[in-house]
Amino acid sequence: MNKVCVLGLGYIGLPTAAVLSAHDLEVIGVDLNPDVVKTINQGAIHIEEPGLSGWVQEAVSSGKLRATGSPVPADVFIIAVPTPITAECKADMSCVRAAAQSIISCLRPGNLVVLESTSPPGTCRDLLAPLFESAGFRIGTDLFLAYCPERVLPGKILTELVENDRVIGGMDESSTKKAIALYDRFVRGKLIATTATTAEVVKLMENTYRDVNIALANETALLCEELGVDYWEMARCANHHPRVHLHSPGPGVGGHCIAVDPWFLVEANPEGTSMIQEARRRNDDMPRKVAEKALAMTASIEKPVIAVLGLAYKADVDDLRESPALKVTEFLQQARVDLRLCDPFVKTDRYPVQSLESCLQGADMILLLTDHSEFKTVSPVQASEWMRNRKVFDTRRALPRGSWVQAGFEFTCLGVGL
Ligand code: SAJ
Repeated sequence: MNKVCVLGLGYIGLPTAAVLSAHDLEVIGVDLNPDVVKTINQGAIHIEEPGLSGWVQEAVSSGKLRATGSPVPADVFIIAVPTPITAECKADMSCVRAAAQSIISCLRPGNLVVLESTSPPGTCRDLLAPLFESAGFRIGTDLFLAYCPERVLPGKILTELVENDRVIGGMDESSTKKAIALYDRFVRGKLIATTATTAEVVKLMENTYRDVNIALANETALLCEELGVDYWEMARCANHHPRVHLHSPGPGVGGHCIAVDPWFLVEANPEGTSMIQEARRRNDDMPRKVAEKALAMTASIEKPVIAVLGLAYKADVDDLRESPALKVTEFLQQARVDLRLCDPFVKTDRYPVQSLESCLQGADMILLLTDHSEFKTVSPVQASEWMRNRKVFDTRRALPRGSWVQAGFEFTCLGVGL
């Protein structure tokens, strides 16, 4: 096992390719986008991820990694292409299918194919295995096939690629063993063997577990507001129980994983997944609820100006995919509120972000939607000098209530019914 072909050079494929090449493997990265291929072959990167640029530069300059537009023969093929959802909330497997078809002419007896893309249960068994079998290969005899889901957290991808435990499910035992031998080259975490379909469900369940728990936190946070209780204080106490881990409420669930993956389970049995669907609906409804609260808080002000802090889907990243903060701003824009947007990570022209100071100048309310570290240290005294009215709505419990109240602010925190 010396040569690996990685299909898809995105958030997962590119870091994986770079890490593999640092572990004495020759890596060919394949991407359909010629700009991506060109950028990588220059030793540069096209995505934001801490530390990645150094790894790719080193891998390319040492000759261990090169990018190309179409696959070449190799010992191992790793498929890490996108699996988005369609408008009907079904998995769009066209990229996986196309990637698998594209390697057929490169496959040789003894090769290993690993799928890493998040996929509906049964993808290896019902989609990939038949495709390779119809090209004349026998899975487990002359071609080996396994599913190994990626589980890395954006922002920490390079560390988590190496440190996290990995679940590896082969179509048969020899496929599992071959795939374990590959990941053993660079993973320091445990390698957990199982079947391909189990591994597919594991991945979906990890994110569904979080989604359902966040929905529970959101529902309970709103209940706490009615009960005159602080959800965060309650959760702090409850989480001292050794088997309880209450999640954090917020303006909704964003990112390309947790808000999407539960639908892949729903697709497998729409009638048997009502709890998962209800959690999705609850989380999807949070931006509207937050916007309505913000409107109610500024209802007494004529032509209110709201300073929105944070557009990214979570703290300290620039990623806007499925961001609940964007949905909140859309609701507020529909209500014709004058909005000022601030996000130190967001650089796109699509959103006219401003500096914190110009965002707060003359504003009536701060609406904190993303808990970027930078926002936590904003001075309430300074803010009170810049703003026209002193109101704060913190949807992440990111700001210290005491100092804001002391500076004369009317302070509201999602989930706090005091
Ligand atoms: N969120 C809450 N409350 C919480 C936790 C998160 O409202 O208690 C929100 C966040 O603000 C964010 C969203 O949920 O909008 C998701 O953020 P996240 O940090 O929980 O997860 P992701 O989407 O960045 O990454 C997840 C991770 N999965 C798990 O933690 C189970 C990561 O390990 C996966 O690799 C990734 O999905 C993926 O690719 O599937």
